Amino acid sequence: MPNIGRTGPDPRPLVARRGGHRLSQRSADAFKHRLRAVGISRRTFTLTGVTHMQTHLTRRGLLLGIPFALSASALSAGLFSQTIPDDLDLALRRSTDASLYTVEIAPVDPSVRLGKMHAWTLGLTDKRGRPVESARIAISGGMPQHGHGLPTAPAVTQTLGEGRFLIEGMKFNMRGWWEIDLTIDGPSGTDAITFNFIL
Ligand SMILES: [Cu+2]
Repeated sequence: MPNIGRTGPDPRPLVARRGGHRLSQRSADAFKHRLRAVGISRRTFTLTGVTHMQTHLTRRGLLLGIPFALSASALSAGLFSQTIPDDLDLALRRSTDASLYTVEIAPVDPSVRLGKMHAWTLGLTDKRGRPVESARIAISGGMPQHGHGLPTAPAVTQTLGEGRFLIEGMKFNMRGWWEIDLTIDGPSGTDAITFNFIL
């Protein structure tokens, strides 16, 4: 595409070139007519000339092509190999897998921003709804569609009392479906839970 960026007058005769093929004057006229038909004014066309207009078209073609190229590479990378399930449970308060605990998590600032380090709180109660004051809580996670984990290593940094804990060091570096995996080792035993979060 040798014409990209050309702004000066074209030394060649006023004949449109498309795809590297020189068109006849009649084809060029038909081409101009079609350009007008899609909303490019005759004035613009006359002032800038065929080559300049063609440059714009080529750029536009490139811009149109970019999303296709991206989807093609995304497909080949398997990014869309798994869709987000329709029935994905997005509740942030749930029972652990073996129902030993109920866990509630929430970002401290509800507007979680992409790429920003932030904190969450975690509320922990036992089967009978009593706050669990002391537990070892391990945090991991990742994006199931992309096969990668969390970009940081969040951890419980404070016990806030009444079964509440502060998790610091959370960060989501991509938009999409994230899993937050917790393993709770507390007075009722060890249990796990996976929360889903869509950023
Ligand atoms: Cu990802």
